[in-house]
Amino acid sequence: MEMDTERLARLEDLFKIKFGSTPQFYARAPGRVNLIGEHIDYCGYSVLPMAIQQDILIAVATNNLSKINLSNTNPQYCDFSNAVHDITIDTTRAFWYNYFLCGFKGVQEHLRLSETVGMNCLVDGNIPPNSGLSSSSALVCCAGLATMAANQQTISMKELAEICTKSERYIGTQGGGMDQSISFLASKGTAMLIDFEPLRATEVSMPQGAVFVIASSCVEMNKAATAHFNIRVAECRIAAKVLAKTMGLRWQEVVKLKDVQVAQQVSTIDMLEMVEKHLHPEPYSRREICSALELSNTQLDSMLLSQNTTHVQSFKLYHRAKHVFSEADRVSKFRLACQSVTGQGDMEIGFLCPVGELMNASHTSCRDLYECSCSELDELVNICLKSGAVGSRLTGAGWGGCTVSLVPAERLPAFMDSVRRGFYEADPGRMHNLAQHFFATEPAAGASIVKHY
Ligand code: ADP
Ligand code: NG1
Ligand code: MG
Repeated sequence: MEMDTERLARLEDLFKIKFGSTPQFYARAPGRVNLIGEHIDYCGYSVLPMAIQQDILIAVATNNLSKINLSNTNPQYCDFSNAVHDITIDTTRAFWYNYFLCGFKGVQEHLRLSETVGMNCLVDGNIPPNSGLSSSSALVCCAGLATMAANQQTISMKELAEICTKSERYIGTQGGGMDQSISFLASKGTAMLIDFEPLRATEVSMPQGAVFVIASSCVEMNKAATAHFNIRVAECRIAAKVLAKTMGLRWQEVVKLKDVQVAQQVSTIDMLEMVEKHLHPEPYSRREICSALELSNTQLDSMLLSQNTTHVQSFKLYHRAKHVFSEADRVSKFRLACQSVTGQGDMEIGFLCPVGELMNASHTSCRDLYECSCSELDELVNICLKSGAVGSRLTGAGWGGCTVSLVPAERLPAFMDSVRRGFYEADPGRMHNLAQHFFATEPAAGASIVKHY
C-alpha cells in the first residue's frame, strides 16, 4: 500500500534523536467518517462508515527494559513512561497516553504472554482530535497493532477490532465497535457496512460522481472528559429494559435496544410504534425507573449506569429510542439507495437526492431526538446544504466536531468556496489550518504494519 515516504523519513529522524536507534517497524491506523448510523452501534445496530486518509502512525523499536516509553511529534502531548506490567488507566483524566495504554493492555491481556516486550514508540497523528473522526480509536488500534507486532504475534484484523473495542472502554467511554472495526477492516476505495455480533464488514460502493466532504464546526469535544456520551449509552440501556418489561418480554435478558426488536420479531419501523405505545415522552425519574425495573437505587447505579453517570436524575427514554430505531432503518435504506444509484451510467443529481435526504433526516434526528448536535454544527449543516450539498449531517458522537456532506462532483469547487466564505471566513479563528479541517475525502485503507519504506 502507498505510504507517505517523506512522513516516514521525518518520523525516522525524530525517532533516532529521541531514542538513539532506528525504528524496527511502523504501525498505522486510520480515522473514519461515519456516513450514516449515529449512536446505534452500542445498541447492536449496523453502521456505515469509511476510513479516511488521516491516521495515527507510530514508529516502534523494542527495548529490553520492560518499559513502554512514549513520545509524540506534537509537543502538546507530553512524554510518558510506564513498566509493561501493572498498567493502570486513570479514567478521571483523559491523558493522551491512556489511549495508547488501552490498546497495549487489550492486546497484552489477549496474548497472555509470560513477558510482554518493552517498546519505544514515537506517535505521529494528523486526525483532527476531539472532532468525531475517531482519533481516539485510531490511537488505541495503532497501539494494539504495534504491541502485537513488537511481540512477534499474529492476531486477525477482526479479532484486533474486537479486542480494541473492549479495551478502549478502559478510558471510561462505553462505545460500540464502529470506530475500531472500520480502522482495522477498511479497504481502499469503499465504504463498509459494519454488522455486530457477529462482527462483519461488507463493502458498500458509493455513487459515482458524488464526493463526501468533511467540515469541522471548530468546536472540540473530548468524549472521555465529559458525561454526554455515557449518559446516552445509559439512556438506551434503560430504554431497552423498560420497553422489554412493558411489552411483556424476558426483560432481564435484554441489554440493547436491538435485543427488544429481535425478541419481538418485528421491523425497526414497527419498533417506532412500540415506543409510542409503551414509553412516554416526559423524562423518566430514577424513582420511576427503579420501580418499573424493581431495582434499588444502588442496583440501578451498578447494573445500568457508569462511574460518570451516577449523578444523573432524569432520563429521556422515548426520544433516544425513537432516534435509535429510526436511524437503524435509515442505515438499511441508505445502503439500498446507494446500490440502486451505483451503476447508473450518467449520474444525474436527482439520483443522489434520496441518499442525501437520509443524511438530512439523520441530522434532524441527532439534533432533536438524540440532542447530540450544537448550534455551530446546525449552522454548518445549513450552510453546506445552501452551498450545494444534497445531504449533510454531523458525524461521530457530536456535541461539536465535524459534519459530512454529500456533494455532486460537478458542484464541488463552488461548494468549497461557498462554505469557506459562509462558515469559516465569518470567524477568523475558524480559518486556522483550514485544509486540515475542511476537505473532500475518499475511502482509505485499514490499519497495517510497515517494515520498510
Ligand atoms: P475523537 O472524536 O477524535 O475520537 P475523542 O474525544 O474520542 O475524540 O478522543 C480524542 C483524544 O484522543 C484526544 O483528546 C487525545 O487525548 C487523543 N489523541 C487524538 N489524536 C492524538 C495524537 N495525534 N496524539 C496523541 N493523542 C491523540
Ligand atoms: P467518536 O466520539 O466519534 O470517536 C463515538 C463512539 C462510537 C459511536 C459514535 C457515535 C467510541 C470509541 N466511539 O465515536 O462507537 O458510538 O460515537 O455514533 O466510543
Ligand atoms: Mg473517539
